[in-house]
Amino acid sequence: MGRRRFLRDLGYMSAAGGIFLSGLEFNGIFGVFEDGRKEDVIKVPKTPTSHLYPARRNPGFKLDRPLTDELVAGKYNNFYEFSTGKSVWKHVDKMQIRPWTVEVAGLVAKPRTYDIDELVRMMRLEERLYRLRCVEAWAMAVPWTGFPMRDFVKLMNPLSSAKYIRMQTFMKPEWAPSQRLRFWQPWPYEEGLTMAEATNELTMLVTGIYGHELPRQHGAPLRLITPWKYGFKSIKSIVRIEFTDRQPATFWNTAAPDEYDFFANVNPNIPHPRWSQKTEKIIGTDEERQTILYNGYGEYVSDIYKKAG
Ligand SMILES: Nc1nc2c(c(=O)[nH]1)N[C@H]1C(S)=C(S)[C@@H](COP(=O)(O)O)O[C@H]1N2
Ligand SMILES: [Mo]
Repeated sequence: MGRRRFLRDLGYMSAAGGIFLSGLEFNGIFGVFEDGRKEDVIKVPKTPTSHLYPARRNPGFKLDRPLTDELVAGKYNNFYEFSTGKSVWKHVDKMQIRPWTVEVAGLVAKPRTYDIDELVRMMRLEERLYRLRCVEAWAMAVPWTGFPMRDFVKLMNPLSSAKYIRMQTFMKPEWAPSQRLRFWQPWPYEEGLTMAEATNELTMLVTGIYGHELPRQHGAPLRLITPWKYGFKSIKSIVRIEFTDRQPATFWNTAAPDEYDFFANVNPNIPHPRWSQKTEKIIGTDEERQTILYNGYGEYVSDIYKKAG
């Protein structure tokens, strides 16, 4: 459905303090719906590191298409922990994003658990404009704020035996209904990258979007972005990062191995068993575009896959 059917306006909540939820203050960005109802589709958290936004934009990453409207991106999400539909924003209010810790484990010099704000302060935030291509054949283009995973890896000082990075989302059935109701699925969500992928220039650990911190539906407070891979690799709301010598299992590969592989590189010539991957639909406008190998990022990543083919 076109966005005009849903929203006529975009606005920020008046200043008098915003909304208090789960012990944290949020600023709402509302959509105005057909019937005139206003609803906070996007709730931007206020945290100890909010002052770091907006971060400087890295001009090196250009788009071949317009940016997706913030409200369009904020009400069309995949976050299976909360919903199998796209209106994830309606279901995330129980999620607590502070306090939040990230455990760094496995084959590193000093395994340790970091408070999210401590971790963010250790890194240099920047903004990049990237395309995102979901395996379901929809796409968007958004400004992410975060830091190169390469910088994080360097700081953590992995042992030479580390060959992969394994990442996990929270396990909190009390926030996330699917972790109770869809009990046969391999929760918590997990993903993995080879060390070459994790240290590629493009790979980002993301804490913000549209010049402010991530709202929960986009994977607050920390998620991955690998723009040359299908969106399901971009694991949300990370609580654990493990350096390992074994290829990690991944949520979708475990759930449906014939449909989702470990690498999941965007490739228009390899159809999904149930649909073509030749084209993609841009959310918000429904424009159809040709899908590009590696989502158009081949100049950065094709070397990684030369040997494997
Ligand atoms: N933990 C977790 N991470 C996830 C998902 C999920 O269901 N759970 N969905 C993935 C999929 S399929 C996509 S396309 C992107 C969507 O990111 P967005 O909602 O910010 O656009 O998140 C990915 N990360
Ligand atoms: Mo996706």
